Amino acid sequence: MKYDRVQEADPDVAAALEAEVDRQRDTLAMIASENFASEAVLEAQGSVLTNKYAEGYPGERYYGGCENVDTIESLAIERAKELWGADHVNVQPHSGSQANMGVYLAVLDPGDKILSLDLTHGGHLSHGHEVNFAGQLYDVEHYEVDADSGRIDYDALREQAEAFDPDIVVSGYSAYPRQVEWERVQAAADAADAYHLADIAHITGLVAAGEHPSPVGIADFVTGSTHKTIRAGRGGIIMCDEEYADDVDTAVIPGMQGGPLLHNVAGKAVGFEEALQPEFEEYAAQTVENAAVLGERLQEHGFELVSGGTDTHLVLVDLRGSHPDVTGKEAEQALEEVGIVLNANTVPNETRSPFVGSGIRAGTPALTTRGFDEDDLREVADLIAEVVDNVDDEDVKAEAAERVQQLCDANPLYE
Ligand code: DSN
Repeated sequence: MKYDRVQEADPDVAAALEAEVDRQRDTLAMIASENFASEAVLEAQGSVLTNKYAEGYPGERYYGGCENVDTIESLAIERAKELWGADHVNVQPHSGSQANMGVYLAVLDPGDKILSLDLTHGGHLSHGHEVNFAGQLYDVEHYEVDADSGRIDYDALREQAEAFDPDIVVSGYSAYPRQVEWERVQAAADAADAYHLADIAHITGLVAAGEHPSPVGIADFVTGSTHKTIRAGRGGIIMCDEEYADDVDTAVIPGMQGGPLLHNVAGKAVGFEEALQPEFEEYAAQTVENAAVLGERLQEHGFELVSGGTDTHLVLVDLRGSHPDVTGKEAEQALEEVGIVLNANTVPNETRSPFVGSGIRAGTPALTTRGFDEDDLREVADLIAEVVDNVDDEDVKAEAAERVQQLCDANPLYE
């Protein structure tokens, strides 16, 4: 992958782009929210659509010359409807956070109440953390996972909803390794006569492929990112019943965004078409199987997993039991030194600062895209264990780095 024209115009940026291609090729991308878009998606995202303004929606734009972008946005919408079975889809949110913002703006007034999972228990900033716009504009209370099981306690959630009386209950998470029981969250929302927003950012691809139950048809609103497990162009998406369609569309434009990022919408359309092919179901199933194998092997090495395992694309390791003196950040840094890139994470009942964390989160979507199978994930788990057991041992890390390079070479990327 060469950037010849960038090289001519701007050698500094070209050098960094080429270094990034090498970094992605020669390291193990295990950040659970990352994936590798196809070259077709990359081409669409890097297209002339970056030049076009098209405020509005297909057939109803504020600018002329929109016939081609109308085609592309309509294709993205129709393909999304087919993938997730939603009545109405808005593909314009610039990100998953913007998708959530669009829903809040559609149905909440400032000061209204949000009930959502605490960030340190697996929630997301845009679900109402105090440093985020949602925490500043709305009255937010958080629920937590059960201290012993590491899972959502749906009965406790319902009781909390009855007591807090929220206007919206938010489900769907960023660091929750278990399947979500959408009907039980809906029961909590119903108990408070509240809306239910299911944020499937991490699991869009798993839901589309039937590897995780779908909240579409249960929750009032379903939001997501389009570049994580679904592997399409970067951005966000909002899905809802027809009754909320106008409110959602008006919230996105003119409510909070101007011109849509049509190059990204094209990347979404292309990625959705790829996800509609039968191979995508195999990919999603392999992603989940790979995460299961990763988790089991880490447990064999003595690591403790939050909730005791995984049903999804990620594992959340609580280092406090097995490695009480190694922080999440220290583990992250030692692993990055050998080419295993994942993130330190808070764990339920966290005792360290969020910048340090007592856990690590590891996902399999990107490795699975480049062809890793169960045997590979067993070896990756062995490497993680060796490095975290020996964070200061340079010989161990040098040997691990060689094995990482061999795994990368055996599973080439962007050839
Ligand atoms: N940054 C994403 C994640 O890693 O989960 C969520 O926005």
